[in-house]
Amino acid sequence: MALRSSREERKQNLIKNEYLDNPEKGMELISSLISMSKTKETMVQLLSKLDKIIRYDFINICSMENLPNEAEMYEKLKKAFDNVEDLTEFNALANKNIIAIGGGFSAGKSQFLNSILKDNILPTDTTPTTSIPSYITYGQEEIIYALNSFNLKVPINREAVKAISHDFNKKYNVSFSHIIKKLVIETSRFPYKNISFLDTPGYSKADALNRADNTDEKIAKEYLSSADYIIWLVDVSKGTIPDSDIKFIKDLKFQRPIFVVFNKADLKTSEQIKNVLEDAKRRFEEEGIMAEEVIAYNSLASKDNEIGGNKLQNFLEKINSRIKCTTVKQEFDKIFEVFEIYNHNEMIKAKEKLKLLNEIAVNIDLLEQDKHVEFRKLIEECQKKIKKQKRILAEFQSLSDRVNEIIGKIISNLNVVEENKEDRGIFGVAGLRDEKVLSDLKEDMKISGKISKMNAFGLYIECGFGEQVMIFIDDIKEKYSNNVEELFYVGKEVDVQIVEIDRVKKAIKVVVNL
Ligand SMILES: Nc1nc2c(ncn2[C@@H]2O[C@H](COP(=O)(O)OP(=O)(O)OP(=O)(O)O)[C@@H](O)[C@H]2O)c(=O)[nH]1
Ligand SMILES: [Mg+2]
Repeated sequence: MALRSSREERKQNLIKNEYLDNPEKGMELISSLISMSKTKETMVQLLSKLDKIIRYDFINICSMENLPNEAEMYEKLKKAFDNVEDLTEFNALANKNIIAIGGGFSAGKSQFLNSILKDNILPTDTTPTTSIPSYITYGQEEIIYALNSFNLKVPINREAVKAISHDFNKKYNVSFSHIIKKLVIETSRFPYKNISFLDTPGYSKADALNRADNTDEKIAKEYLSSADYIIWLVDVSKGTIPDSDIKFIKDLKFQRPIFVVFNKADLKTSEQIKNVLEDAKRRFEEEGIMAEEVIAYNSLASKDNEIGGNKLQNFLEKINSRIKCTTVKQEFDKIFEVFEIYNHNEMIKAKEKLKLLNEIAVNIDLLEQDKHVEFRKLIEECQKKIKKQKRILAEFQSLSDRVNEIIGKIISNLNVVEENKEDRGIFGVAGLRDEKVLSDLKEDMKISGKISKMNAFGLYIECGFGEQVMIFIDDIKEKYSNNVEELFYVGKEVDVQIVEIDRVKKAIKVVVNL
């Protein structure tokens, strides 16, 4: 027995094993085995965990107390979840400023993009052509895929991009806007690393083939309004900007100025173009539409496409100079904060009430004997309410911690840059003449606000208590030196928390979180 085992040992020793012979290799194996024990969660697992938290845990907490706008909040959470899912699906679009190209059909939107890319990748035609929103962005190598209605990414090639147009619909009588949600084209020819263009279907086409709920107009509106910037194309050969364009743009209620391009400038004389541009600028002013620039352009020219200027290139370079941070984490934070604010304020109210009752309790003997029990009941109810609010807040805290952890993992797995909320608080002040309003406010109270006005002195936030909170321009510039216009615009919702109440000066100091 002993003889056999020593023979086997000798035989074993003769077999070379790199992990045994080379200590470095051996250590590598050990460390890889150790790291294997901590299995990395896949994106699918993380998304499914997040989905469960929203569907079950969130609903459970809601059932503890009737919270205001519960249903609306649930919808917002689902939308925030969709955005996370989109981020994982379309990693190439993360941290990109989306510039959507809008306009009537055949204005030359696709040709315009081809002229910027110097590549005829998008299909163009005199008949309605683009039927699916198409993102074009930078990629190390050319990758094109279509996202179908089952949320599957289907790889396709250039020929297929050309085929999936309205013509294809006509030929096979299949409406692709029902089967394919969007196209993504990653190409190394794309000149701007921090931008993604979005080609949209012309809004003005009669949709014989599309169902009423999915018209080109609806698709165009949805995609244009969720973009970061809009370039609006008008066919200059048809004269000035059509009334229908004006109406469509106004309906979009877009927050930023739009960049307007009068395309097909080769079809008009320079005098005619000058008149059209002047007329359009006047119209925009009359209609209250903010236009970044209004230019003339020839999409068919091989160079010097913009007539007499470089405004388009400057605009694109300005946008390209900064990356767009993702905000998925913040979207969740914002939703949870509404709940937190409500419960936090309920707790403050209950605590104040308890304090008052305890003060009265010192003189309980002044009350008639039969009212003592009732009074104690009031105190007990108040204590119970505080306990309940504490429990709800703790549950919320745990839920939002878990959500943050999952999203943190997703963000780091994807290697995307997320906006850092901590860096964003800024102080503001408001004078409050109304005694009643002043007495209702408590320190630490959280309120939702909306930017209502901006001028040379600063910006103003409407918080629902009459006077507006003001943030001084110098403070803004000091903190957000180069991206003020990115972060602040009229209509933007912000969180406001009261830091200090000066009841003598009748003023409050707040911290505003963007
Ligand atoms: N002369 C001239 N023709 C142009 C110019 N730009 C586009 N076109 C032509 O106009 C037609 C429509 O162009 P598209 O790029 O398909 O227009 P679109 O706005 O994308 O149209 P839809 O996708 O159908 O909404 C095509 O025949 C283009 O060749 C231009 O600057 N000058
Ligand atoms: Mg097109």
